[in-house]
Amino acid sequence: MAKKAAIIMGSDSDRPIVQKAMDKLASFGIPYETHIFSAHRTPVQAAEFARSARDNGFGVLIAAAGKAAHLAGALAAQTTLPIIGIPVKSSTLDGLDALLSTVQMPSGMPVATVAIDGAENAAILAAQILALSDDALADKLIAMREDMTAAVLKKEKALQEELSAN
Ligand code: RP5
Repeated sequence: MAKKAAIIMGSDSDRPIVQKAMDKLASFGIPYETHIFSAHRTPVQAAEFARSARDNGFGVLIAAAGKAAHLAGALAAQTTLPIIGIPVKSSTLDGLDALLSTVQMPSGMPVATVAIDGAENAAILAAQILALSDDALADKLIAMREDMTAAVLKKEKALQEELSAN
């Protein structure tokens, strides 16, 4: 059976960013769950989810949090499943606080950190991890790359046509 992805957010205020990851996972047809668990406010629930995630059929966890963003690291401490961290931009330090809190993990405890608010890339990376054991999903990733290339080449063509007309 296909492995699931989970997206955990530290607060419902992270939802607008998380929605982009949800939409991207859905576009690949990846089964996923979304939860609100905080490293600080609900540490027991966050730990329990991560500890049982492998047995519950998950293959990768995405953690989105802002400010002192310890969620991805707290989940990583409880499982050997790959963890992808999304540092969420907060109003005060523009997400640099969350970026450093998420990316600067101690050795032995990695978190694959995407850009500030990089929810779409988090979902694509999750898809790439799950595609290691799912050829149909790997084909969808290749198709996505081909679409991307075609879109850029179309813009390049339009640009050259515009410039040569002047
Ligand atoms: C973090 O603190 C959450 O991930 C959120 O990004 C930030 C602010 O949380 P709220 O005060 O909006 O609940 O834990």
